[in-house]
Amino acid sequence: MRSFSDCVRSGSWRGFSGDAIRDVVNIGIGGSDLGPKLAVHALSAWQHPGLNFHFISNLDSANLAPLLDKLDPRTTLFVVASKSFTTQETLINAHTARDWLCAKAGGQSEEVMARHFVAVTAVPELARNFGLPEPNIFRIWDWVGGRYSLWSAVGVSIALAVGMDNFEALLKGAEAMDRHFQEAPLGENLPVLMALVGIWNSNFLGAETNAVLPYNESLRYLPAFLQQLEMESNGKTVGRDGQPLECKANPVVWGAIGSNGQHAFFQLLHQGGWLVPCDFIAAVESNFPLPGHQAPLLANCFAQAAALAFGKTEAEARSELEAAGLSGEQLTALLPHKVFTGNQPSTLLLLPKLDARYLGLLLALYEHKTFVQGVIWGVNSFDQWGVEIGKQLAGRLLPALRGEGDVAGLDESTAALIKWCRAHKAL
Ligand code: G6Q
Repeated sequence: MRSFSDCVRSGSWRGFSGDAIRDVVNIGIGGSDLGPKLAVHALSAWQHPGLNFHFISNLDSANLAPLLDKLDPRTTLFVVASKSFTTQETLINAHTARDWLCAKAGGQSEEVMARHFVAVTAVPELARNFGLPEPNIFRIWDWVGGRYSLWSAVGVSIALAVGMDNFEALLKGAEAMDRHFQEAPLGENLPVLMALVGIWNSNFLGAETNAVLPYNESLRYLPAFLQQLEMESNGKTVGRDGQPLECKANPVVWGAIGSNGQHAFFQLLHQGGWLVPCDFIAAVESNFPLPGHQAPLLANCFAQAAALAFGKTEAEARSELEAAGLSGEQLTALLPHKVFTGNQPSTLLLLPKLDARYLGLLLALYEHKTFVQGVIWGVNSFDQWGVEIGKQLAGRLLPALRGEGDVAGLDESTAALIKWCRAHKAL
């Protein structure tokens, strides 16, 4: 990874026309997309100034087509990240990218493939069948689950973006959290404390969701990453022993950038009557400082956490309204709308800054929290049968949708959808 990423970043890795690489396209989905995408964006302050990064995961051609229109094939490098190298979305996107590139390069040849494609996989023979020479195939171990794989060669896009030294700093940060998790007494052990707080909120206080609210633009993909990490790992009702769990496991994880959420869904957090524990995440230093931005950003973050915790009593609301000159019927009518019950639990993670090391600490913290919760709930955090089912189901419908099979045996609703599509357009 080091020699490859150094070559691309220094410009000595050349495309078929002899030009240096300017665009890197990571093609992958789920665990082969969310981690690298989160980290590349989180560390964009360290990104190579001459390289642009793109992440293609969606099978919808609206993801890849507009990008191909903009890219120059002579200076584009594709990273096909797929542990299994059988994932439909990734393979269809990879084949389309390969056809596009080879058409522009005057045909597919080993040399063109070698200069413009690399793969990350646990099944190298499938990457070789795709047309890649051995040195372009990075291996991952088959025991690494996709959602835990950004630390492996699946992170090659991260190394390309921010350099191998930064990638190693990310690993070092994670290692420091691993050690803390392994060695710190339980009462001071951050992953353990976060896991217990989460279990308290869900299983004892009855919270059904958990909001992730980064007050940091660079962490805009963190909610999606944690959704997968926690919900795919622990979103289960059957324990490791095959028996039904005695209580609900993982809550629904959702979230968005805190500043933006404040002007949208925070209304429900403050007054919607649901118990929604929140994770606030902020860094003291900005990676892109502009005068006058950081202090109000942090003030908003802290103020929201405090407001959710302590709310506003009727007496406080009344005296505010009186101070604003309201009285009588007007005040009585408005008063109930100005009361905030508070008592919404939240956790605030405050980082000195968001560099590679701290990102590693942060992500490993959540990984270990997820693991601890999985142990307490008694689930296997490392399988994902609910994700696998989607892969099988679509395969059954495809021939019918293409008109190569009939709809016999399908449920009525699905059969009707397929007939409607076939009547409207040949697929
Ligand atoms: C991760 C999941 C899933 C997986 C994708 C992509 O934990 O199992 O999100 O990462 O389905 O799989 P491949 O890497 O095999 O293409």
